Amino acid sequence: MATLAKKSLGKRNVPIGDVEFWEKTSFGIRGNTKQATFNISVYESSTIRIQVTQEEEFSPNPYAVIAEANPHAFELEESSYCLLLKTEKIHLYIQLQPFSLRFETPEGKIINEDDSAFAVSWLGTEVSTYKQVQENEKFVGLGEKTGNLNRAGKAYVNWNTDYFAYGVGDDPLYMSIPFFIGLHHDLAYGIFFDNSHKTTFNFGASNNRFIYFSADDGDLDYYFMHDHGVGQVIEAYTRLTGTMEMPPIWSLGFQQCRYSYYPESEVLTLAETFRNKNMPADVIYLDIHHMEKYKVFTFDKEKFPDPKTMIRRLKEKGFKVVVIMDPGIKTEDGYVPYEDGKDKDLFVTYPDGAIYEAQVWPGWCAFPDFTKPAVREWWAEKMIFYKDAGVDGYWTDMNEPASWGQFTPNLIDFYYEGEQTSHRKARNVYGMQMARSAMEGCVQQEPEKRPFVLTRSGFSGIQRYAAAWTGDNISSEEHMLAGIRLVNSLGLSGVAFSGYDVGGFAGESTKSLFARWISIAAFSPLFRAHSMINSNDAEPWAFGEEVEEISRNYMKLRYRLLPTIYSAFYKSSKNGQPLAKSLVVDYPFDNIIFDSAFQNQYLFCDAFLIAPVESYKEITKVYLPKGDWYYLYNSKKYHGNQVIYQDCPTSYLPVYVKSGSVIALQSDIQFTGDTHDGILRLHLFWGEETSTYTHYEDDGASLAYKDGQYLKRRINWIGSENALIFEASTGEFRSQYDEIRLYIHGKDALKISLDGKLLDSEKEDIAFLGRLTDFDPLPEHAHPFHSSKEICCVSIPHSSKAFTIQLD
Ligand code: NBV
Repeated sequence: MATLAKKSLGKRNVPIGDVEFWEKTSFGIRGNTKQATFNISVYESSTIRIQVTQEEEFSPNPYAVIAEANPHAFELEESSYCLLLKTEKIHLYIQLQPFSLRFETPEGKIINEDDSAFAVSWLGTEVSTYKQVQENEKFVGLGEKTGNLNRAGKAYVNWNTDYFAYGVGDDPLYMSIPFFIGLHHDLAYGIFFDNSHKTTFNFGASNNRFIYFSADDGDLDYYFMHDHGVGQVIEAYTRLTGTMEMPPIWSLGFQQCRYSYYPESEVLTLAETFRNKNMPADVIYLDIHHMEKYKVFTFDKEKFPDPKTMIRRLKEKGFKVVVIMDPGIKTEDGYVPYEDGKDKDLFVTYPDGAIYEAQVWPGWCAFPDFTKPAVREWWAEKMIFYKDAGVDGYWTDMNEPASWGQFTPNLIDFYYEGEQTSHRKARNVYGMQMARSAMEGCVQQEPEKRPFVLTRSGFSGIQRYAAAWTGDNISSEEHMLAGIRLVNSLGLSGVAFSGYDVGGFAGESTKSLFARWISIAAFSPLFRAHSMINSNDAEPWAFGEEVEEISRNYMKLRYRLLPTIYSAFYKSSKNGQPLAKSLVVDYPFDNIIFDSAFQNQYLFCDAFLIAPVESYKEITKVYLPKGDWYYLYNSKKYHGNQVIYQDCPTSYLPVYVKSGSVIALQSDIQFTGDTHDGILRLHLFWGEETSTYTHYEDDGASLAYKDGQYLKRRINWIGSENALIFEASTGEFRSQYDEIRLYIHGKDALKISLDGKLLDSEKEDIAFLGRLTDFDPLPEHAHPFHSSKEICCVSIPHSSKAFTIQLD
């Protein structure tokens, strides 16, 4: 290979120019121009990696990607001016003079192509690739980014930032996921730019010539993905960067947080109140006041004199405790973590070796270098402190890392798995590596239990280690809706398990806002309420009786829906697709879904269509995509492909069920470990389409499911044959349910038979929500009450064998 020209530290943009040499490798091709070296490698038929560097070697990016290139998975054709690298799904044309790329489908449709003049360029240390914009091209994803679902016309920066009370259009926030999906001409593709420096994605802001993405330094190192749909592109991305592991089932329950609950009597009263009020909940958080002088790995002896006993008593009531962990270690002589860190060289330092200090809650702090394996191990060992107290989960906050002044000097040094690099490359992965340490700590401390970590900061691949929440939002209607878009965007970017602070962290929620927020969040992967220090009480009972009843209704519905939600988590843990799924996944080329009135709508667990709406609205427009849809609360059927007007009092969030879906419910419980009545209630919403609901169960807590202790059963609805086919269940876990009760919505007068034998059917009125108390005795003020009348149902004895239910 020819020797490289010096790094072009030019003052003007310099494209890498003509290819001077190239050769075939087992993964693709590599070669060089005067300016740069490139390497193109095939990972799978839907994923090709493009690397271009001006250094002698490609820069290592050890954190996001866990997949490896696949040898010999391509064919190469060559002509004098162009190479064609072919996989089953992508044809990549590599123009040689000058270097420029064009991705096509095997049928010859252009998916994506470089701007032929600038293609891959350097401007000083900044590398960019410029791409042509295709007609009507839309861009979605990019993780935790505010703004519209369609990101066209805007630019975004990735630089993990602690941003208290951010505005709904502000950028950047806490987490960086340099992955987006492009859409045009019925084609979907994904680009993941694996570079942890500050990166910019410009989707046509301030220019009409191209879109581009660039990094302050490092290589151009991106993965191009193309498959037949948006869901498949997300799957390809999560094959690269991983999917979440099955979380403990308690983390799917309601989680109550506050900055901060203390002393321990208040925590115990809180738990008691949930139970007395019959409001199901699983988790209580301990925010920073649980610590002595905000020092991690301590409990404040006055506020929490006996944490072990307190946590045991909470457990007796069915609660789990999650504690906050901040990265900053107080630089206090005699404080063991600080002494340890100094002795063992665990902290981030200046280039001259002095420990870098900045101020956070505890005062001046040193920062563990989580990009060093020894530090992650040390942190994991330290977590024995919490494990001994009985803590079940961890909340990694301030891990951007945040500090007063919010401006970390770039010169500080990080280990970065041995590369030794500066803050410029390390910042965006720091939070992820802290979350990783916390997750590894859980595993090390209690290897038989599933870990739970909730993180604020992260980078691509964070889903392997933690769930995420959207940081310090504000109690406002627009923030409520913005949070939904953030969660939907995280879902498009591989982070399926995420949520927002219900009620808003900063500011004061109103009654109606809280009611609406908690009802939407009941259909969010992470269901957590939180609020700021010195604000009014913000528990679900703090806003008066009516809001308490609405909250209870939706909290109870969440718990009844757990069989569906848990099964959806299982599916997402396998395929990486979102649980809260923006309509763009299933209806990417239906332009209406990008309309500002509808862009917040999403599917939850595939079957539910959620139409979030401000709390002050009494009526709203809802877009129902193609297919038929049932209003959840009374089974009224609507045809899709139309906008409908829907009443939306705060007691009824607009939720629809897709026709042909099967959803599974259980009886009311108070917490996920509580006992239900043993009946699995399956609701079929009649439709002509074919669908599959994969029911999944396991013990919800241990890793035994990995050794076969699970139960999995596909239940297929074949609409054209009126048949519900239960495949035999697989796995060794014994179902928690000994009876199935099947409800059929949308069809009357049915003869129902099981493998040819007629079953006794009954009629039942179904209400997914309870009736609200009419506090005002005047009849005209009565709350609406929706129920589905006379729903046909049958009981089916439990059997793990295959059987068919015929409905005629
Ligand atoms: O630990 C206090 C808070 C926490 O409650 C919040 O959720 C985090 O996002 N934390 C930020 C620190 C400062 C908040 C002003």
